[in-house]
Amino acid sequence: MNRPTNRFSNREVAALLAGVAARLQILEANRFRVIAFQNAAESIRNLAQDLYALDAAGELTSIQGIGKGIGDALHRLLVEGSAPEFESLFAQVPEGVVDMMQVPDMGPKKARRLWEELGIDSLEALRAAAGAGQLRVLKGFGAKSEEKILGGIELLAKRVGSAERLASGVVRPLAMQLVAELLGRLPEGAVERIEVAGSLRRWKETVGDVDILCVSTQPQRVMETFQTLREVASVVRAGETRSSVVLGNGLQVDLRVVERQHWGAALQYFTGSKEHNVALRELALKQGWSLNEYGLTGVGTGDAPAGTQRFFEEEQALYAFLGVEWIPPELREQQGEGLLAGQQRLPALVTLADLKGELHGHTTWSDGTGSVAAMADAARALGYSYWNVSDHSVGLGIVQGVDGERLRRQRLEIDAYNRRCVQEGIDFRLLQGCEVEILADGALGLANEVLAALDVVVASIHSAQRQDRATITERCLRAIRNPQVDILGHPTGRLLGERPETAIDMEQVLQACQETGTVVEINAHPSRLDVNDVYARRAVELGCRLAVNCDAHAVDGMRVAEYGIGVARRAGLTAADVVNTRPLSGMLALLKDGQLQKG
Ligand code: DGT
Ligand code: CA
Ligand code: CA
Ligand code: ZN
Repeated sequence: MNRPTNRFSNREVAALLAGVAARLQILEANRFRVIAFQNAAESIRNLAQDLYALDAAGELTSIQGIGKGIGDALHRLLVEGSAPEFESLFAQVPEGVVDMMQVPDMGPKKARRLWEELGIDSLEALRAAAGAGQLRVLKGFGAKSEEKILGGIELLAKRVGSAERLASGVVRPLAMQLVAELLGRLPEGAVERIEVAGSLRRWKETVGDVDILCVSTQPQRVMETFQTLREVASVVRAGETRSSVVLGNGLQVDLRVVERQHWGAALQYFTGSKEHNVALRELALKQGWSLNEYGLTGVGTGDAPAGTQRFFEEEQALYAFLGVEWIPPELREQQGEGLLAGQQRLPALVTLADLKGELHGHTTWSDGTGSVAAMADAARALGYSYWNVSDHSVGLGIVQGVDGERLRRQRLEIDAYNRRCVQEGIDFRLLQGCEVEILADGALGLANEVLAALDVVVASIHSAQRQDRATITERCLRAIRNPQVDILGHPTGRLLGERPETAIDMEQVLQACQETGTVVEINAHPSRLDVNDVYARRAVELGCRLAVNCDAHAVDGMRVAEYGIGVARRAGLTAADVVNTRPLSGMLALLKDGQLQKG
């Protein structure tokens, strides 16, 4: 791999560790060693702090996933520019063989065989050999696998070509932390207002860079403090009222200090989107005003004489001056133009506070880390009045799942918890459900009699996700039409930045959900956000109901509900569109209504 002679960025170190893991895999090293390097790579990729600073403080092992062994090698790498234990691995296995592992369906074993037995050591050589029908001489390879490999190489090229944006689930906590740190290091009152604008304020699922805005009477001091925050790896721009820095994980953060009188226009401008800003500027121009990030200036065509200025301390006041309703940031994308033109009514968007409970989450009965009682306590702490225990059904490989017998035993535990609530006069109900697997042919992982005994059934796909469009769509439709299924879990199966949607035809799926009263999930986990805002909007247009669920696998897993609400708001959803904004009885009545439609 290419290494700069001076300093490694966190990303370069992460790539190097991932390269070590891949080579260990190809050389069939101990599985746990491979996993250790994979984990170390992942945590350094997401690390905001500067590695060199941590190393200087002797704190490399404070990074999650970095133990003494990897920490020592890393230290040598940072100090000497190379580490012998990594060097020898890199010398043994060529980069091109590691690249070959990235081809879908390939894996370390096949890559090793192609390399050892046919001498293929790059993607280019692999493409040529597959195209010339030369792979089929190997046992287990045929014309079909050659075709698959060629398709896989094409897919890979597309993926590598797409520009890198980080998931908001990674960026948002980081941005909040920077703001808190900045405020903590400045004297009380130095910052009057501060807000994160840009795509984060619009709750976009991925983020290019972070835009922070503040009002302060000491801009110089704010700038200096910002540039020296712990997470800052380099300062790209250091102006009097504007700085841009790059964090250890490669994320750029802009900070601007504005005057209080300009706050409204500045917040509006830097919240975007660009399209929304263009539309708002056109609206202003029609009224004789030119709009920029400071405010309005008369152009002399309307009532206002040329050069007249109007400033706004609040964003609301700017919109009001232009005669339109204030538009929530989540709706400031293209569709906002219709809102600005007054053609559409502004919906009363659903809020986090509207959620009364959740219908999808896991416990130690499958792959969760919290007990039934611990998860219920966490749900109650959020003010929820119900939570659906929905562990995976059996048959999902390494995940321990539930079957009829285990569900009967789990029910005793759930009943006991509910009895305690009744005795103590607590308004909370644990429901018993499950996340049943939609098998490859659309049958469910548990028998209908078993499902019938449950309160709320979520059905999802975690296996055979590479089926073609017709197969996977038909498979899903069969599950949706099963009267036992109440909710379709994470319908497209995508993992942000990792795995695209399955080939599923969402239009057909959403229509079937509408016809059968099956609830469409907005899975709030920031790496899923599935369905996304576009499908959620379409679902409501078609008359579907949705549920916002965290799919929590730990007691702190319910904290991500706000991301699901972000998706819902971007889709224009009101509380009425989301089933788990209703109290228990109303929510259950809606689900049963669905069952009647299917029956
Ligand atoms: P990102 O960073 O790619 O996730 O998306 P944004 O929306 O945060 O975009 P960014 O950071 O380039 O700019 C922040 C906001 O500033 C953007 O949403 C609207 C405003 N803005 C930036 N450049 C322009 C421009 O050329 N024209 C207009 N009208 N607005 C702009
Ligand atoms: Ca931005
Ligand atoms: Ca920006
Ligand atoms: Zn789940």
